[in-house]
Amino acid sequence: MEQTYIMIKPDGVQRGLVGAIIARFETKGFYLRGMKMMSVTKEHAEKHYADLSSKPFFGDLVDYMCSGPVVCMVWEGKEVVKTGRKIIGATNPLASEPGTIRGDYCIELGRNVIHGSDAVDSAKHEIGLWFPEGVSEYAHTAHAWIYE
Ligand code: RTP
Repeated sequence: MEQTYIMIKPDGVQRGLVGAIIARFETKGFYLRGMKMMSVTKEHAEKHYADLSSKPFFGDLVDYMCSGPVVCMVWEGKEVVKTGRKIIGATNPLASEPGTIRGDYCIELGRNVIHGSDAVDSAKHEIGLWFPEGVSEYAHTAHAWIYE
């Protein structure tokens, strides 16, 4: 089944939003396949955001991602990439709808608390980058109560 890479950024960790963010994915019915907390090196943050390397905000973005530990997760489920982006909300928190994570928890573009893969291909790439050790294949027993 489809998987996505979700990461709680340093501001989300510092502000104590980890539990609230996890709850949104968990209560939707998605399966948690991998989770860890880690500090991010400059090289790793640069790799993750490589497609933005020509942007004027790239340096600030990398500094932001390295400013404290992040929580890395892999979530699984039907259309989890697209739905995950909906749960997260628009990139600029001022444009995010209330009810989304960014709409409810933040104000600034450069402090937008969470990352989510934007396509199935980038999800595969990001999962490989952040979880080179692989993720869990635990069989979830609620499956038949979530999927018909
Ligand atoms: P993310 O990768 O973090 O999930 O965000 P996204 O797809 O919604 O947006 P993207 O365009 O990939 O931008 C990545 C992150 O860079 C910061 N940003 N700053 N100052 C600016 O104009 C600007 N634009 C983007 C945000 O933290 C954004 O999430």
